[in-house]
Order: sequence, then structure tokens, then C-alpha cells
Amino acid sequence: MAVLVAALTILVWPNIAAAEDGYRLWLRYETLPAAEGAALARRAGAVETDESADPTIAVAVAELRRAWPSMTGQPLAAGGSGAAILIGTPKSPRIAALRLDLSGAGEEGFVLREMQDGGRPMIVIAANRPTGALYGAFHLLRLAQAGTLPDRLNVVERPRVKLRMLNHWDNLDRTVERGFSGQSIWDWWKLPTATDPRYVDYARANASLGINGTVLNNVNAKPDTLTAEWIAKAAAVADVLRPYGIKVYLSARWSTPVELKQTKTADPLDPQVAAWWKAKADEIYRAIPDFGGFLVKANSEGQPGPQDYKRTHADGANMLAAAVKPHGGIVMWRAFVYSEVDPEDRAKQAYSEFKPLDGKFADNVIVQVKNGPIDFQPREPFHPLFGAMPKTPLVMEVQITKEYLGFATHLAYLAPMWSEVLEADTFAKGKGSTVAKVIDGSLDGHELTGMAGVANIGSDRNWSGSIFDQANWYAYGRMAWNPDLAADTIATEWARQTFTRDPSFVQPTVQMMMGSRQAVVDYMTPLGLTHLMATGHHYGPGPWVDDLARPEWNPAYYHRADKNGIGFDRTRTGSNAVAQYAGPVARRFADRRTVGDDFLLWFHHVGWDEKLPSGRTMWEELVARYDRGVAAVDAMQAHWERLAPMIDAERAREITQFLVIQKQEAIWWRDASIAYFQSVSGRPLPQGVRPPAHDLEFYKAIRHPYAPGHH
Ligand code: GCV
Repeated sequence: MAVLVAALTILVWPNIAAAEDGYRLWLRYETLPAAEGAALARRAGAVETDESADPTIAVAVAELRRAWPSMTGQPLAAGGSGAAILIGTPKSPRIAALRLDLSGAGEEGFVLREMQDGGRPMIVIAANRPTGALYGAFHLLRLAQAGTLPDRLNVVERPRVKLRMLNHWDNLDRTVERGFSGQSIWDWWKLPTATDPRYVDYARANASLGINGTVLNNVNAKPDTLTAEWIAKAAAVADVLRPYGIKVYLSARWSTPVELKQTKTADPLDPQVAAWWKAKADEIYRAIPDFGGFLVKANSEGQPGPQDYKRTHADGANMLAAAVKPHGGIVMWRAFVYSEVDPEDRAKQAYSEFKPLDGKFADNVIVQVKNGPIDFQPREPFHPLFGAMPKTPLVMEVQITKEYLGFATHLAYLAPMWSEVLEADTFAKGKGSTVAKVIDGSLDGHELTGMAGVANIGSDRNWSGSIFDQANWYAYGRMAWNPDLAADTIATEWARQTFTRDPSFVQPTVQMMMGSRQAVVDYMTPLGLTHLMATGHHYGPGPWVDDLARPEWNPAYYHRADKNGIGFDRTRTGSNAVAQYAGPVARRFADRRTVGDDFLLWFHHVGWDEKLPSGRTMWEELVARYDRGVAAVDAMQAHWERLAPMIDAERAREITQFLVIQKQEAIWWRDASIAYFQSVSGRPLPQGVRPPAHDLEFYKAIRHPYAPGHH
């Protein structure tokens, strides 16, 4: 028997060892080619610190000790006289003695420098604070893994944005709103006593990107979140994340004290309500001394809020802010609001409500604004609130999870979309007033700055539901650290760490990633169309839907197609949403000649037979875009067929299969959309265009009652 077991172990184990299920993300620390590994070992053969008693330095050292021998292929020296990595802060006598200039590192940044220490060659990771040292360690490992370590290290980095947040839309029953990667990673039921080891790997992955805050629960929050029972659970998670520099935050439901039957009202100006929140904050801080604060979705999509008591968002936010202020906490108040009773263009409503409140928020309130004015669509213009609230710090919220871009099975790399918004010029203070400068505080001189990403992390073994969706988590973290990082640079460093450094793999893979989001735009919502997804779960096409209770939940509200034309007139002759943008931007969007293809139908209603710059009519162009989207997925499949053999079979297979799904569904989107828009336009299909495989009724009848992420 023992012999059999041994034989089986030999047979099976190598496979297990080689298994690539994506769990290790970009922190794989594969053994480098022999010569490179040996060279790296010569540059440092040990990891040393004076500060191992500090929990953050301790995890940084542990990461280096795990990664370095794995990459070099050589064990670490026990210590002594050879070259080493030295990590720490000026509290360390050895670091202090080096007299490094750490001013460029700020509170959370680091310096990486190769230098002599007592005659020994050292890679020094130095920072003003332990968290900076941890980020420095991960940066060193990133460079080493990606094969981009310079000959003589001399790097100074600091984050441009202060709050680099993940927002989990995780429910207390472990379902995840808009989650496509399994259950919530927070195993609430077993907390606080049992903490899943995955929490540590979650923390490592986030710290490797510099993410320093996480909101554990859904913005559609339950009052129970703030009971003693759940505070204890959050505290247990906070304890695991703390050494990695990650603070825990909670989403708070506005009506919590009333629903827990502890107050009669949730009026923010009622002293009893304020006292309740103050006591609650005190209770939370006793359990979680570094609690970050609250995230609030109020008076939005049926959530309660201060307006229920005829108070403003500022009244509500400031009352909560006062409760957390003595503890150094903050309130992130969301501007994602629109009302079913307001006939105003939905794209205008957040601006209309929040712009007048500029200057009325307490100094520990930050207003959280989605990247675009509607809702995480494949393409939106930047939100008009960016640049319009100079007295209020604004967080930009993006959605890493792909509610509207094909869930986890469509390959869509989102960094180009985020760059597009960050680089957009608001003209708020003249040319060069980019959204990035609003977000990093430099435009209006704000210290409190932030980015928030709705997480795509779940219990799936590969964390994000697909391998390529890991890149979206990665890219979000890197851009929150530095909003100016280019999307292709990030994709390249991700691919080199995640797969291989072979340029014949990396280069076409990055190219494929860079074009992938535009492909989705083309086969779902081309030319500035938006929100054409099926009802509720938002999976697949539903442009025909026009009978939902709230007008702005209907795709027909957004595309406004009729027998004459298509598109939402947001110019002066229509809703005049363009007027919410600064002059030069408003003029560009308002003019058919300058608006460009990307936002044409977002801002204009265009006749079907009108000629576009391409020389095609509107109708012909629309059809051509749908075809272009499908062709792009064809090309991705062809690329991948060639690339797949260059990586492990397990991950390659998943990607291959998901591309098959994406291809089928790109065709579904194209066919259903063309069938529908043709039924409205009454125009014949342009010559040579393949007719939809089925009639419109076929597509209208498709139902997906069990689509994930919809609760
Ligand atoms: C958490 C969209 C999503 C909702 C989400 C909401 C929000 O409408 O479909 O699931 O709710 O945005 O951001 O609050």
C-alpha cells in the first residue's frame, strides 16, 4: 500500500506542483532563468532588518524571504557578510546611518537604492513609515519578476492619491451584488473566530499594488452590519489586514438606528440621531482602532437618506462625519443619485443635486463620484461633477467588476477606459484641468484624495472569475497609486508577471488587451449608445425594453431610436446636459462636427440617413460598428490560438473557453441589436451585411433568470 501511495504521489505530485489555477495572481515568483537568478542572488543573498518587531516590516520581510529564493533558485544566506536586502525606516539604526533623503517618499512612499553599507553591497528599501517599506518591497519584487530591474537601483515613489480603496458589494449572506467570481471572500458566518487564510493572500495582493482601504460590505447595506455581532466580524478581518497597511471601512445604511429600533427617526438634525451615531462610532473604534470610516449610498435607488427628512446630502454626511471625526475617520458620500420622480435627464441629476452643495461638506467628507454620469457603461464621457466642485474633495469610483461589460467571461481590459476618463480635460481652470488633477487634489489643493474600485474579487480559486479579470484588479491598484501610468505599461508589467516575459507572448497579449474594451463598446453600445443591456442582471442585449416602471431603467430611454433617427439630444435643443460641462468641453460635445464618434449618440439625435465623416450613413455606420466588434473578437480568438501553447494548459484552456463564450455573445449582441434597430429604422441592411441569425422575437424571448450577481 505504502509503495502504491508513494508511486501515485510521484505520478500525481508534479502535476499538482505545476498546476496553474490563477490563485497566485501576479505574485508567482517563478524561478528566473539560471544566469539571471544567479545575478540576482549576487545582488542580494539575504534579507535583513532591525525592525522585525514591527508587524508591517515583518510581513514585508516575510514576502521578500518567500520571493527571493523562489526567484533566484538559491536559498537565502543565514546572514553575515554578503550582499543583502536591507529594509526599514529611520527608526532602524542601520537605515538612519545611511542618511538617505526620504523626503520624496512622503508618508507612504519608498526609496529603493543600491549602495554600500559597511563595505557590503546592499539593496536598501527605505521609507518614512513601515507601510512605505512594504510597498517598496513589493515594488522591488515587481521589477525583479517583470525583468525590469535596472542595473543600479535608484527609485523614489510615493502614491499620488491618498485613499486607494476597494469597495466590496458583498452581502452578509455571502452573495455579491454584481459579483461574478463566486461568493464573497468574507466568510461572515465563520467570523470572527475563524479567519480564512485567503484574507492574508488578499491583503498581500492589495498591498502589492498599494491599495490601503477596503469597504467590506455592499453600499446597499443592511442595518445588521452595525450590530455588535457584525462589528466583531469586521474587527477580525481588520486584524488580518492591518499589517498590510489596509484599513477597513463599512457601508452604512442611513436608517440603521431606526431599523434597529434604537431611535424614532433618522433625521440627521435630530440630536438623538447624532448621539446614536456618535456612540456607534465610539463602539466601532473600540473594536477597530484604525477604522477608516463610512461609505454611504443615500437617497439613491430606493435607499433611505437625509432627504426623507427634507435634509440635504450635506446635512447627512456632516452628521456622520462629526461622529467619526474625533477618531480620525472619514465619510465617503456617494453622488450616484437619480430619482424616479424627476423627469430631468438622468445624466444631469447628480450634478444638479450636488453642485449646489459644494463648500457645504465637513472637512472629513469626500464625495464619491462614478467615472461617468450614468452607470459604469462600456463608454461614458467623464462625470460633469469633476471640476465642478472645487471646494469638495472628490473620489472617482470605477467598477472593476464588469456588470455591463460581459461579466467575467468577456475579455475586456478596463485600464484604457479609466485612462480615458483620467486624461479627460474638464477645463475647470483652463486647459490642462484633467480629471486626474481633480482626483489627486492638485487642481484645487485638496489633501484628502481618493479612488474607489468596485471589487471583482470573490471565492473563485482565481479570485476574479477569469485570469484576464485579474488584470483589471491589478490595473486599478496601479492607477490609484499613479493615475498617470499608461494602460499598456500596466498591461505589460501584469502579463510579464502573470504569464511569461517572452516578448512573442507579451506583446500580442498586451495588444489584445488594449483593444478589448473597444471591441465590447462596438458589439454592445457603439457610437455613444448606452445602457442597452437586458433588465435586472444586465447581461446581454435588451434595446427593445421600454415598459419598466421607472423611465430611466428602460434602454429605449437612452437610445431614443425612432423611424427618423437615433441618439439622445443632450444639446440645447434637447436636455442641455452639455451645459454642465465647462465652456470648451460643452462646445465640443454640442457640435456634431467636433463631438467625435465615441460620444455622438450620447449627445445627439442623428437621422438614419445623415452622412457621417466615414462617408457612411448613420444606419450603415451603426451596422458596421456591430460588425467591427464581432470581427475584433474573431481576431482575439485567432491571436489566442497562437498564444495559448506558450503558457500552462490550465489557464490557457480557461481563456480559450471564455473567448468562445465571448464570440457567441458578441454575435448575439450584434444580431439582436441589428434586428431591433432595423425594426425601428425600417432601413434595409447595407449590401453584403449578414442578416441576423434569428428574428427579433427570438432575441426578445431570451431570459436569464439565473445570471450571477443579481440579488
Ligand atoms: C450597488 C448600479 C448597479 C447596482 C448598484 C448601483 C450602485 O445601478 O446595477 O447593483 O448597487 O449601481 O452603484 O449603487
